[in-house]
Amino acid sequence: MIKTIATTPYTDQKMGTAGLRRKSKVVTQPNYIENFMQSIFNVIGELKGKTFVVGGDGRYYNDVAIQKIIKMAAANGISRLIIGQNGFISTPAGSNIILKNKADGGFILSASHNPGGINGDFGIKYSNHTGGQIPSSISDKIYQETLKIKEYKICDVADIDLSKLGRQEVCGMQIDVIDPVKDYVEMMEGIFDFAAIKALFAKGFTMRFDAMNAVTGPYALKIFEEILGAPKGSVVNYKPLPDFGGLHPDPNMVYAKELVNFMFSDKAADFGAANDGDGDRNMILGKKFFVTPSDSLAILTDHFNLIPAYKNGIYGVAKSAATSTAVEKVAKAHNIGYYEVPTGWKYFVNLMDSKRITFCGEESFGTGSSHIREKDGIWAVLFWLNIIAATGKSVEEITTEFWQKYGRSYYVRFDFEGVDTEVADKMMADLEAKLPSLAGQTFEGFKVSEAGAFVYNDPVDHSSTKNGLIVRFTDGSRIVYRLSGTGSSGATIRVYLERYSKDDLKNDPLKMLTEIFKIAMSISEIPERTGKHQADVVT
Ligand code: VG1
Ligand code: CO
Repeated sequence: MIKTIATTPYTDQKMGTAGLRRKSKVVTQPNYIENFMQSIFNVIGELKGKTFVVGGDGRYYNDVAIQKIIKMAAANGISRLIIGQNGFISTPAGSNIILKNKADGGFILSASHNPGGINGDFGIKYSNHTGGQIPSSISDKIYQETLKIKEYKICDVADIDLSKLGRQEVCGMQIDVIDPVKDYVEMMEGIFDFAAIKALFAKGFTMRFDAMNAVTGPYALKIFEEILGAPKGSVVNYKPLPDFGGLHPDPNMVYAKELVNFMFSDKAADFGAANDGDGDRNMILGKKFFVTPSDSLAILTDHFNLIPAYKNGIYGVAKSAATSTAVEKVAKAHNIGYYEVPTGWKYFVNLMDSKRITFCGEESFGTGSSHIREKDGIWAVLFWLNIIAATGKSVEEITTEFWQKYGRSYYVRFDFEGVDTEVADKMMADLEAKLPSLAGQTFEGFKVSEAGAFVYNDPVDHSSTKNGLIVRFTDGSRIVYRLSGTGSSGATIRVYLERYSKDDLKNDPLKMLTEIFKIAMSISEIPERTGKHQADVVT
């Protein structure tokens, strides 16, 4: 039943910040998924005896791609697949399933926060035995393989029924269809004080969790409503849909509009949160109050001792370079390790495995800990609920007190989307060449202390990665420039701005960053080069 099929390479199967991400119309081309998967299998080499986890966020083409992956895995000699019921597994749950079962890796079919559907995006995240996504050294090898692929192996059988839990066999390979929610819930119960959070809801505390018609719906219903007793209806948009019901499942102030409008209305709940398509991102809101992800990471870190799993101490904390420096001040105060890495969760994996850090986060609505090797949306929500339950304080009070203690890092990200790739590359190259000469110069009253490329040297595997450009000012303000690595067409230029204030705590971030924004635009010449005078998305 095993067939070898001839194929020809696609030239665009290079993975980005988090796996392969392309337009649905691209991945549905003949043999597109087959080429990519066979290239991975070829690079892994020996597959006999190996176990992989497979699931996805339920977006368009998940069902088709998963059948291809199963049949190809069997034909390539993989011994066992662990698959989420009906093909569903969130990214954080997938990481846990890999670690718990000591699997050799896994495939999460998702383009994360990108829209889904026939006109949206599709993607595949590939993790190894660490439970985290593979390092660039391996994805480079896979890319080289995709350029010379000539054939793939597939088992010629009928589609496999993934609706029933339990064991079955396909072409000599064992398949275990599992409940994707159960292990995850157990893990969360082992980390947080569920009794305290339950008591909080019993006292009348209200929340709204927006699953954005994506993968976290079933997880959130189970945890927040069923187990913790949040009022019925607290979890909205909980049914995963192939096109996310038209929503753009990116939990931020722009795309989680429904939730933001509700939380800024007079009917607001005490607490609001949203997750992205594959459940690894989170947005945290209080009553008429928004917590920036950079502050959220810093606040969670500052309160580690309130959480049962962390109360005996944490190793350290890491953030991506683009994330604000708020958490650096917390790390200093608690005298714990502190690391700054390139954008992308894979750079945290070595730091967690070597016990250098316990917590990590990114400005892009990602927070997590070493309980797994991916960021974890529901974990962050539970962490906040646990802090609220333990302190009796509101989201706004917790955040304001944090600013009073450490000062406030005003932070905003500006995305310039759909830029011509050549224009964007040239802008970055020219800017990189120019930056060193800016040191010592003053713009709009802000003096540059140093400027240049961000280079990360991994303390564990000693690999070196260059990602983005940073301009630092003497007062602690920063500008970071990067090109996105998760888009499916054209280039997105991301500009991250930060300004620190010790005592001006209740100001408007955009106002505080007016001068820094001007400087960021003038030194990069983004308006002149792209024709865009305003960012497309401001978060
Ligand atoms: C974006 C974010 C980055 C995040 C990545 C994956 O990457 O900026 O912080 O790790 O998405 O997120 P980029 O290269 O477009 O800036 V997700 O939720 O896959 O998984
Ligand atoms: Co995601």
